[in-house]
Amino acid sequence: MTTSPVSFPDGFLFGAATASYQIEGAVTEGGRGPSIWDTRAHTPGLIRDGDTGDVTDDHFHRYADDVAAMAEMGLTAYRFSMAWPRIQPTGSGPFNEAGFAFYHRLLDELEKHGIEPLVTLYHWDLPQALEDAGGWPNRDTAYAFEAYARRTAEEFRDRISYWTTLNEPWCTAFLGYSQGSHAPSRNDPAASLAAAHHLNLAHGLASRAIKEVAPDATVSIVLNTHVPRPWDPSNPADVDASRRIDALANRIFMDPLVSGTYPADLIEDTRALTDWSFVHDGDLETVRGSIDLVGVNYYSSHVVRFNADLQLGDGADGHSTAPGTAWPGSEHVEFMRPFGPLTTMGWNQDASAFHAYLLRMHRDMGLPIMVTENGASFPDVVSADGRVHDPDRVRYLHDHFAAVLLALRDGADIRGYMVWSFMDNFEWSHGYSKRFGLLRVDFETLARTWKDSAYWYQETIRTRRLTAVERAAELGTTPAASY
Ligand code: PNW
Repeated sequence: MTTSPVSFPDGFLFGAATASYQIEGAVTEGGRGPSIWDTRAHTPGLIRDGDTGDVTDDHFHRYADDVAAMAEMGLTAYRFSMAWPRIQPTGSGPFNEAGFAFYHRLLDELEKHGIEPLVTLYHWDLPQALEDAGGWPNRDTAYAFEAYARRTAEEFRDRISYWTTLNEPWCTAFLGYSQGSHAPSRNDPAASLAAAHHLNLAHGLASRAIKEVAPDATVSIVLNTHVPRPWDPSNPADVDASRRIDALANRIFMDPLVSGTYPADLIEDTRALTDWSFVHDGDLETVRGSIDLVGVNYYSSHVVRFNADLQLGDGADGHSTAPGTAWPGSEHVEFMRPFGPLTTMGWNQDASAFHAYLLRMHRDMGLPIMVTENGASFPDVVSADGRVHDPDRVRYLHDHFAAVLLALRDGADIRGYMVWSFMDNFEWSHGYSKRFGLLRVDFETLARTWKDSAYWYQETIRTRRLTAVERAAELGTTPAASY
């Protein structure tokens, strides 16, 4: 028995995902302006090993070969982002024809191979000029984003059906403006809450603009899920800690979309930081009902508890063991050390929490779901036989695809699944030290080599059934295909 008896539904999209700054390189070519990630990457000490996205996978020049590999793998969809500073170098001035031309060339290749494009308008590369004018804590940025979205939708309305406005606004607001572990590297908890609201507003305005330009478009936002669970479910303080994290990470974005409100408990929890007067009349009406589909990025789950001794700023990494300042208003919430085996990000592997989260999204949002990112980083090496044996990643993907099958059985309307990532790339502040790809990239030569997980995925797509983990090493070629 090498495949699961249960098959994926007709039309289910099997894809992979990337993001502009993580793969494109060519940061000064074709009229691209600087983004906040160029600035962070070129600030000494902020990225591991001093890495930058200046070249990364050089996808800007190698896109045709990359799309050919996607076709070879059998992908039926590809999720990528457009770089705002490539399309509009200063974020509010003129649009750049050379930037549009690059994405037309990429779309040509995808079309040639029948691969459905899933386009994200904002995957964190804010034009630096907009940050200089105040960034996301400044309301004007939301209107700038609306104009960029409208013009880009006009350009591509005949070529793109699936539009995502924002990728993971939680990361932008809280890692970018409060914890400072992402660009623009600020430490201002109050500003991060204003940023979160302006991201919601930007999404609502952009969604409306896209629909005006392309009424048949499927518009979505991509949320990064946090699945917090209380350490001791019988202890009300731990349950309350979990509630706070759910409010700050999930409901702050879900509630405006569903009911046009912010959660009352969130407003209460953050009262010492802000009176929320940045929310103007009508803002939330713009957000309510603004998506046709919700994008879910899922990697890991968390166990949290109340700890009276913790102070805001104790931890540097809001994702793993300590609250840091990624969680304004939650200074006494402790993130417990995750249970192993862990990925090289230090994240746990918890497919059952993924299943539970998909059902929660289905219930609370009442919308179709696209899994827009899921995957894992492991220390991949090229073996003596010229293959990249990555059984841990195969196991992770297998178990998470199985969770999707279970959620489909349970009634969730899941339209597809994008593996993060198509190829190894610039993993933000971790530089090139974390490998998430189906393809291995040698960052000296930029050669791409198929990992066993890529062959496993190819077989899974071909059969539309989950391929057994043990099969992965028997598939493909020795040495592995590369280009
Ligand atoms: C997501 N956290 O990022 C992004 O959408 C990708 O660009 C990224 O490469 C991928 O996941 C893997 O990290 C996240 O600290 C980065 O909570 C950090 C966090 C969450 C998501």
